[in-house]
Amino acid sequence: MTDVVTLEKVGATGLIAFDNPPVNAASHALRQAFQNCLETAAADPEINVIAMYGKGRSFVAGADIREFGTVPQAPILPTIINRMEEIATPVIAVIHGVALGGGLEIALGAQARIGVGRVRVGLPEVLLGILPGAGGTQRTPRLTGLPAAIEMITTGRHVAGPEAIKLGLLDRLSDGDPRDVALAMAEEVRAGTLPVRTVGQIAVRVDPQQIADAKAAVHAKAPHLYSPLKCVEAIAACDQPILAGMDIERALFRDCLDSPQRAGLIHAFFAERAVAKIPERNAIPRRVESVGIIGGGTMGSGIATACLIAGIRVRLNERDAAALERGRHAILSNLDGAVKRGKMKPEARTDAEHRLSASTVLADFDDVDLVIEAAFEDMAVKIDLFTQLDTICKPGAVLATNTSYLDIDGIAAATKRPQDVIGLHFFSPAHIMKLLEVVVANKTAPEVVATGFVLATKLKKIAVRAEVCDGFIGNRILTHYRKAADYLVLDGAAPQQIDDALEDFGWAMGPFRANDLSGLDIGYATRKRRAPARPATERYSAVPDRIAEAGWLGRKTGMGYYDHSTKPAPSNPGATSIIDAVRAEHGITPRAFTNAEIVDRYMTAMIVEATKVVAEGIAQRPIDVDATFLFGYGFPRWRGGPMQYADTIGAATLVDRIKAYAHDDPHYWQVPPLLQRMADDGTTFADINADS
Ligand code: HSC
Repeated sequence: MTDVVTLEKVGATGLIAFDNPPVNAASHALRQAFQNCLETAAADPEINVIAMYGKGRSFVAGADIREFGTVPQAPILPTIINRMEEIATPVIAVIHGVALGGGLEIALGAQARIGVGRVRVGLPEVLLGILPGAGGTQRTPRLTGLPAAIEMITTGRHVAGPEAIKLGLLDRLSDGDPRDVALAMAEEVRAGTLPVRTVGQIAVRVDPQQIADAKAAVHAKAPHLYSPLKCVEAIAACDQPILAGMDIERALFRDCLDSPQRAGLIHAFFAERAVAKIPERNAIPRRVESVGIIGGGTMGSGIATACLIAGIRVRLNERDAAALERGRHAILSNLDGAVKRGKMKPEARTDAEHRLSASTVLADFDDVDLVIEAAFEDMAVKIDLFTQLDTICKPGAVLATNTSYLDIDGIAAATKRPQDVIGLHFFSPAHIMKLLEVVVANKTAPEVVATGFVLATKLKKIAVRAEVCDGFIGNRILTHYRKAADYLVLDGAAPQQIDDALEDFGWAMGPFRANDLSGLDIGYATRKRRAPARPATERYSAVPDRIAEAGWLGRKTGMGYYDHSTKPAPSNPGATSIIDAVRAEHGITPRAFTNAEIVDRYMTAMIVEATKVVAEGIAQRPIDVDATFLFGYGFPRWRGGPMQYADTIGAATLVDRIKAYAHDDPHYWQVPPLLQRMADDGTTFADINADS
């Protein structure tokens, strides 16, 4: 094993190199070795400049996130950084790649900072539910002033080199090999052409009004979040002597470290990366330079937009010229929207338009690398299209369907090449939503799965591997827990109370507001399709059907559960009358639910179905379910996902809850065997993640 930090003496320069792949995280081993190297260099009379740099792709990406939640082992970063400021020998930091969190804090302890190439710096701790705990909240404002420091630290955004120069975080930008730059800059320090100064000694003024305004602003932006406020409180201490300010910073850092939000947000960080660990990850993906998309509706045009933004050639297919033109128009206006939102440069938009072609002739898909079928959700339509694609597409083309719930094994069986068939389930609006479910059918070849994952990366999406069942991971679980909301209405809660309770819990939108947004006709059609298979023992609320049948389809018709003619939208009195009538038909005397009861029932229902999805292998691991809901369904990131949330409740409590609810409805509330086993063994979903 190589040393994670090395000291190399070149003339009068002590070169300290971080070498802890993949991102030089400041683990305990790195901190220990760093401290040793620093002390050795400081004690060496022949060394008159110490220059730090990173080997591999970056300087230092921050503290080792995996260590949070365990007792911090000395030496801790603040101790080393403060010591760096004390020693007589000037220390400089040469930063390439990224210096994030503790990485930037190390650099701020140096007396000059030089960025190399396309460097980015930032303090993203807030995104992990913590705050910069190694001096970042104290030294950053000393260089940038209060407003810029507040903005940077409370958003956690990465700052590119030129802006970092303007803000005063970097002193120079340079190019070349970081070690060579380090040697050259050390020479400049000796020559006096690169000035050095100790950041901790710079005085900064704190305007209490700015602090009060910043607290109000972060609260208004994210009322649920704990650490942004703590960031501002820590920054407010920066007018104190550096060590006193850092004591306050450390106390606030510890508060954040102990918060469940920290655990949730760090789980979300790892969930985003864990989903890429699929059995097919060593398969060689197929090349995808051109994509054929069948269907120019909302979904097809969104997928086409995502592909065009990613630089892929797109051929759009629709049944007739008018539909084709509508699809083209939708794509172009999506691209205009991307330019307006700053996601795309105007020149790139022109290039994207040139990469788009359109045709009503499916035979024109003979040369595309991958087809995504986003046609009507009807098995006969899909079978017909895939039978045609089988004869049209070139050998090796990937044939994907965007179906949300249909049987992909059945679709694949319509072709003579089921190994090339896969589900690529996008979420609407497809050019914006991060999630892509990659649905692996019985015979899908490993390289086709790998191709789906590579495509997702190109499209800047998070791919989650799912297997075939009605609704795959996300929609299958949604179908189940959505019923819990309908039962709550049937038994006495108002849709508005349910939405408010779940939004207070942290969901981006409650289920009824979400339905009004997406259109009540969608669920109506799905329920009709499923009606023949509905067990006689299942309770059924006709409320959603009646509202749709009244022509209230949500925002698109101006009325749904809510009346959208004014803002904020009040309840639709017509929907309330329907609810009263349906309750009366069931002989139900409505009862009151507290918001906590609503959240418990809704979330327990979700966990029940998610447990089954894990047990059946539809999702590889609980963490894949978490990623699905974080990136596709507006689940609050700071709760880490439904399975992480389930662990905070515990399997035994969940089982007790389900059994209690089952008194009223034994069909709906059944304990999944896996959850029962976990309750018996005292195990968690985190244990399952760790074992798989
Ligand atoms: C921090 O620094 C706190 C400080 O204020 C110190 C406080 C001390 C106070 C003490 C007081 C008592 N740790 O993303 P990728 C892994 S908080 C561990 O796929 P990319 C990652 O999981 C930290 N592991 O690559 C993955 O592993 P896998 C603040 C880390 O090129 C692999 O590295 N810093 C890690 O797309 C590759 O990562 C941050 O929040 C870390 N810090 O992006 C930065 N960082 O292969 C977080 C990464 O097993 N990191 N890994 O899946 C990032 O934003 C991105 O990883 C990069 C690279 C932009 C660095």
